[in-house]
Amino acid sequence: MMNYMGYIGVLGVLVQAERRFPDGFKFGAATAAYQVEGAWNSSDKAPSIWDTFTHHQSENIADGSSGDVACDSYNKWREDIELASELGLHFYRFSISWPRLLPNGFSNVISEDGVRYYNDLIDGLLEKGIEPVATLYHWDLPQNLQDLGGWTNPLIVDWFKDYARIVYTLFGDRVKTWITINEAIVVCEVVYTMGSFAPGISSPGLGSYLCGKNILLAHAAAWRLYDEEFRPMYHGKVSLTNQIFWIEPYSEEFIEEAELTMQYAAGFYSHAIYTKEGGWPPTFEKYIAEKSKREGYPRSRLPAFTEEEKEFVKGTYDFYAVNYYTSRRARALKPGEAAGEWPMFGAGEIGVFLDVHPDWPQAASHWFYVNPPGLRKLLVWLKKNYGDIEYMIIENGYSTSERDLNDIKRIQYYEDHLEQVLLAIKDGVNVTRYTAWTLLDNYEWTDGYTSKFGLIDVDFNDPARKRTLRDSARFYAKLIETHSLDDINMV
Ligand code: PNW
Repeated sequence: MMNYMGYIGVLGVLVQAERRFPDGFKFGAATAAYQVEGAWNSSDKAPSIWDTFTHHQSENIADGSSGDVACDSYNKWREDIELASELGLHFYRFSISWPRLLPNGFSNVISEDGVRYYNDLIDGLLEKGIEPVATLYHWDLPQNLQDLGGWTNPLIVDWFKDYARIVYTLFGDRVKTWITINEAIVVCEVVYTMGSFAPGISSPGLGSYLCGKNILLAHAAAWRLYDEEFRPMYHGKVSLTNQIFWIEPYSEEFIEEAELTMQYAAGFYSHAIYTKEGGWPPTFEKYIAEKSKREGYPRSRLPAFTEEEKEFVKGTYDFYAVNYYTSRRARALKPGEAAGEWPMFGAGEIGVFLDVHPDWPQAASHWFYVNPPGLRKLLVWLKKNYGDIEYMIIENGYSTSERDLNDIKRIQYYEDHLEQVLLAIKDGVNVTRYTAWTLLDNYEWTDGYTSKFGLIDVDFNDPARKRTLRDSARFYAKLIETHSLDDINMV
């Protein structure tokens, strides 16, 4: 087995200061239903938009694959819990499949098998002393709700609230940490601006903004429901999680461009919830209103919040959850210049040019360039904008294309980012949790099985989906055991 201390010495990243995490800081790992469960049509489960997308538009998936079987965690959940326990995880974040639990999408029919599956998973985790952290929506919308407009239909606010009520009622006695929505920016921007994720509808600057407003209202409805009817009994916490690229200015000259992009990338799904004034970030709202006018629209493409809606969304959080992977640099567009190859996060919309620093190495995903200091800067930016509240890192991890068990680059990614978390804590940001994405290799959306984020390797050619610990899993286990980055000797 490799000597971990040996190669970090060679890479010269050994930092003298003590790198211990505060007492009570928790480490976990995450997965999502569509990416691991498989059993796409077992029992009464109805299709989600990802079932439809992968079955009918497989040309959009790198290897033409689907999550039909994935890690087969629907059948192999005991093994997953065993592995989570072997790593010593304090918590395990999973998501609930809406169409598995409610085959109609609506709450009039509840699947017995769905209920049994999530009860088994939750009880199994608790038996091992692992806290279950559950996400209500990790992108697998029931197809029949998509047929009615999905996230662009304002009625989804009620549909989501009804679903949340069922979930809290069934599992709220044992699940105390809830994430309502995973990465609204992906649900709305990647889907509608880029058209590249299920349901594959392209409606940039229109569908994406309808979705954005409805998803904020749906989150707020689910938070208020918990707050009013379930918190008095169960005393849990609820928030949504935002995936945010840290946006760095090219130079001092472009601070405004970088800040406007941050207000799009982070503010779009945070300002309404986490600030005193609520509503859209003012700089961004003004920009889109003026642009819409120039384009001849009778009103802004960004749908306004009524005062009542602003009040409804404001303050609907118990913590701030952030998923961090990567960064971009921002500068103004030169005359006649196109926005560059990163249409996400407003490059085309807000006239900002985004690219990556040549020193940031690329991971296996096309969008993924490594910049660890971005995590610390992002956490400090979040505290400055949204206040001195509890921050949780709810996803962070690294992709490779090989099935390498000696995954040195992944270990390095984790170490470098965890070091930045410690620095952010020293800066005064109250970070309480860190979540590795992901426990085991799984269905990586449009990358299919070609990019691997797992601490644990999965053999997708083996019907038994054999799971094998990578060195990064041992690194993570040691980190959890010692609660410090200094005492990890993997010899
Ligand atoms: C997140 N991008 O997705 C998700 O929450 C996970 O389900 C996913 O597996 C993980 O990160 C790794 O991709 C992302 O295009 C999807 O920038 C797309 C992007 C970023 C994150």
